[in-house]
Amino acid sequence: MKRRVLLTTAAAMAMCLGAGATLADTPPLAVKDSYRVGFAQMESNNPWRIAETKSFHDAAESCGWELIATDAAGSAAKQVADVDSMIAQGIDVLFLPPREEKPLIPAVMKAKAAGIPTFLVDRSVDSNVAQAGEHYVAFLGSDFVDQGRRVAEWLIENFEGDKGIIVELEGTTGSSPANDRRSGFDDRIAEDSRFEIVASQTGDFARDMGRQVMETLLQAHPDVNVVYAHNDEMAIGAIQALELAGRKPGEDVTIVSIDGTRDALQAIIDGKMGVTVESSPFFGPLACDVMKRYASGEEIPGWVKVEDRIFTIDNAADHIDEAY
Ligand code: GZL
Repeated sequence: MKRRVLLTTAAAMAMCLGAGATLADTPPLAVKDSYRVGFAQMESNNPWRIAETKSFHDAAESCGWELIATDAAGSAAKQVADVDSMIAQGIDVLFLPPREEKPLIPAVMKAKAAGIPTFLVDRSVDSNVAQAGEHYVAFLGSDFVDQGRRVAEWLIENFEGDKGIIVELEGTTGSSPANDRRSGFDDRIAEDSRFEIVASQTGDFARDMGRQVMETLLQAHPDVNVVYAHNDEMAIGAIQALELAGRKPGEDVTIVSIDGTRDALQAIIDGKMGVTVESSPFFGPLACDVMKRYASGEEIPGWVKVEDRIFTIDNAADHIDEAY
């Protein structure tokens, strides 16, 4: 019995060490007055992305970074090439929002091989292939499964009809927020027999594609009375499509979403959207803080989780001035 307890303890300790990034596993970061920091943005096609990029530029000022920032214009392949270029430019540390979970694995592996510590921000990579504390230092971001679950909870608590016919607008195919927001919402909503998801299709986190997909799905499912969008941009696009078709979002169709953009908070105030769970883009200050702590030798947990608020008619007006 004693031997098994010892093994268990040793296994637990190994797991614990594995849970956080120690200098032994991921490349070290020297304590310096100034750092050459790489930020390889995936695209700038919506207010969320633009706000995140600005957050890093603002942090560069306050943290004394020499920031090398790129924009892959929606191409995972270009995002990998951008990281290659940053490695060649001798960055000290990499902040990477991987557009999709699998195609960005080579970028993570190349940075580690070059002795550059990587922090994933706002999205993660396939954990079956790359792990925090081993291939990259940590993931800085929200719990997307919980975001989806919270949207479903709000719907269960606030939907007044007998039957909820749901159309789901998914985010970028293969991205961690799309995968997890789907599983979190779908698993929770399945527990209430009033609801049925009749269609689920990607709108690539984009307003115009969200509108186009909503127009198509509305033809196929004219009885839809709930729209769950994985982000506010697609939700706003869906509202446009529904209004063009003579529907009344907020009256004969309930719109639920995630992010917390200014347009979404305004839609909530106007009674067109029911809820949006926050997914903050403001990663710059957190990146600065975590990087300094890592350089000082502090052990960083594999997931530096960002806590998200929820915005409804009760508080949207209180927060719209800080929204992006
Ligand atoms: C979430 C982020 C998502 C936002 C979208 O961290 O990856 O990407 O929810 C954005 O608005 O396009």
